Amino acid sequence: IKINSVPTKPIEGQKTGTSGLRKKVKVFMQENYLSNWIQSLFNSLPPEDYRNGVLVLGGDGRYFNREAGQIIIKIAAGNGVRKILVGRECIMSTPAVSAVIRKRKANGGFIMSASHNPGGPEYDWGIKFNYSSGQPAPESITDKIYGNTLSISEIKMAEIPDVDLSRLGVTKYGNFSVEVVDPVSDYLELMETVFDFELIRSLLSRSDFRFAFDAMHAVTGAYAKPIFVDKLRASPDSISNGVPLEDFGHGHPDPNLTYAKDLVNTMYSENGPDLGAASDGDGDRNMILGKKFFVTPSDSVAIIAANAQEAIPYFTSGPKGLARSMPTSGALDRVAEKLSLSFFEVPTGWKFFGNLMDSGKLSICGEESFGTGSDHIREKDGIWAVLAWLSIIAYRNKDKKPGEKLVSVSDVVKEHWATYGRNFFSRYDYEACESEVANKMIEYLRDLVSKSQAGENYGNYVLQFADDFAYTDPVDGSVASKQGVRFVFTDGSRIIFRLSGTGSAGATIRIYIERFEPDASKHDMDAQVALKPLIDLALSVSKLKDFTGREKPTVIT
Ligand code: VG1
Ligand code: CO
Repeated sequence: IKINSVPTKPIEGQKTGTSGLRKKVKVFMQENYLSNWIQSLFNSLPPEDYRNGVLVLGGDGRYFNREAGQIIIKIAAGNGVRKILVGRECIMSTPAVSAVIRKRKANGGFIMSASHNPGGPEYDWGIKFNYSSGQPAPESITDKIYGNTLSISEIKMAEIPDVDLSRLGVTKYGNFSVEVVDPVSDYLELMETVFDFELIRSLLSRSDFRFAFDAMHAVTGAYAKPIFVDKLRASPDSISNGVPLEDFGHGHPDPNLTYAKDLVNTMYSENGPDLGAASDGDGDRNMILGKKFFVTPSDSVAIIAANAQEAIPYFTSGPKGLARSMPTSGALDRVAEKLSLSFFEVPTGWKFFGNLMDSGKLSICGEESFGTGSDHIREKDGIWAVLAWLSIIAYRNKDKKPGEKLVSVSDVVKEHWATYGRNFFSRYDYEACESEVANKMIEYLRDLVSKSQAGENYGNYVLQFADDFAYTDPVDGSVASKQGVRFVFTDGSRIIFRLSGTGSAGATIRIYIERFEPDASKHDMDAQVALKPLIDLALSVSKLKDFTGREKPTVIT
């Protein structure tokens, strides 16, 4: 095939955040913007990691993915990649891309997604690169890519026609080929090895159990029917918004109490379903609800870990170790302690779990941001989390006769609290703040931290320590610093501040608030009530209202 050298110039601002490069789609549609980043990526990898190799390409179905997919294919061919596996119509969820990379022993893969950020001509686009174990590229690589975007002068583009991505099969262009694959089959096959599908089927086919899944018109729309309905016999009407759309049906594909309002209303209605779930744009997040009951993600991962061995075949010999991101509540820590498992606290972002998994130290992990997963792949996995919850509920009810009262989602959570205590947790997001103001506030907090001393009083709380979280990877020794300012008090309560690294414009301030309550008689309290004094403290310590002028957060989870 003919390879053209296309001259180009560096474009500012192509630094990746928590999870890939995210910008307004209009920014990505500028001439050479995407091409520069993709070529810079190839310039950053050792040639043996892609030349003559196999790459995977998937995406969440958002606006611009089809055009972008063709560009990526041509640059991959131009750089000597031998084969690229593409999900039909460029659709493949983040966890499925991770699974396909692993199964097909590919060298890596691209995911075209801005995850939970809205899509469409006025909204966001994004690109992530994952490595051969299926895990998001580490900072050592993404820093190199950024460096190369500042000096790039040439893009290597293969002269091949646009590929028809609507039909399965292989198209060859000289030594290069494109294989269009079904986005679901490899992933589904993996799920069948992790879970007992017969057990889940026994629950979903009961007449006294109702399931609701909201795909939010995002990528899990392509997975929900084949998995939940066709394989597991959930009723077809249990799936809502099950068709992926380029603008997610004008929605914000973020499975939380604010943006998945329709599902929340269904679950809180009279005679609502027994288990409800939703996933985000690219299928790596999950929200779990019971009847009139919200499972906070920090509790969800702890409960999955506590029940995995008995309810999920993949964990029959017990999980190897557990881990959570720093702002995630300490509920998981208590499970690790009780089960005598090794435990890790990493910075925000899934890329920090990969090394621990590759070295056999970690099986189950999660983030407070609706991310839960295990070492079956190297990404968080929304459908996996839903199947895990269905397994737990199915296992607990497997001997229940028709008419007998079933163990519910809220029963499982309350039992867990009774055993381990409850970690009340909430996150306040202040979206679309001015970057300068947000940075000033964080600088102010860092200054407070440097002057703080153990034993100081903060309202009714006594400071144990304050710091800006830093992490040294126990496997490769790499250090990530400035990962969030935290104030930890002597009773275990914490307030944490950090700025989002996934936005496309402006800044989002996140405040994480947590308090542990051992007394079961107080577990039914509403989290917002239980955390009120700490929330007030967080607002006054940070002077957030003075800095930002904001009276209220945009999203509370
Ligand atoms: C957010 C979450 C983080 C998550 C990341 C990617 O990052 O807080 O826990 O790993 O999104 O998730 P930030 O920097 O905005 O806080 V996804 O579903 O967008 O790949
Ligand atoms: Co996502």
